[in-house]
Amino acid sequence: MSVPIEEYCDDYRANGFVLIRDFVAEDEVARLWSSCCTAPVHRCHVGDKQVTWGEATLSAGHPGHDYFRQGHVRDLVEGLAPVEVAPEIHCWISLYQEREYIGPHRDRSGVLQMLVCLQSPRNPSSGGHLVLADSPIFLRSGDAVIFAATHVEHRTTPLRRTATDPAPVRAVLVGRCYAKSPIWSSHRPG
Ligand SMILES: O=C(O)CCC(=O)C(=O)O
Ligand SMILES: [Fe+2]
Repeated sequence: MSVPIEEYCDDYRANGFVLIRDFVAEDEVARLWSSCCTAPVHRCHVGDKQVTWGEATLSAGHPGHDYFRQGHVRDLVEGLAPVEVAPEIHCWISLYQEREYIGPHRDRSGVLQMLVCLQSPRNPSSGGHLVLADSPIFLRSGDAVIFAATHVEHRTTPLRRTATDPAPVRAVLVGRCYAKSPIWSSHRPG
């Protein structure tokens, strides 16, 4: 699969993010989700404990992690990154159930972050929007976003149960890239 990187570069420079609908084919999403949904998830709680979501780190060798090592994915990330990126990535899945969300934040490290939606509520009325720089984006499975997560403030909206979607679930696969630098070997993801 070839990726028209030039088409995304202007967007990325102007807004700090790129949204690519249907970046990942349905069968690949299914393969990734079946490997990620069994990862041991820990629940994160912030502040008053109302803000919760689940996270699981995926190490090298896990299909979710190795997704980001594929040539066309690397080409895209390397094409958009403002600096040369290290081969190592930090990878995790974020999982949200009813009422769960992540509050406004900027990530602490990394040059850019790629996010692939693996599961989404049936429709936007169930919440689960990714709000990037005040733009709410409803991702469906297969959609990808690449953004400067340390610069662009982002959050998600809480998942809501609806009559047509009584148990909404949202799952995103995240790969974080770092700048290539001589101190890489002593750097730890934050
Ligand atoms: O769930 C999302 O779309 C965003 C996740 C996120 O911002 C994070 O894990 O740092
Ligand atoms: Fe984040």
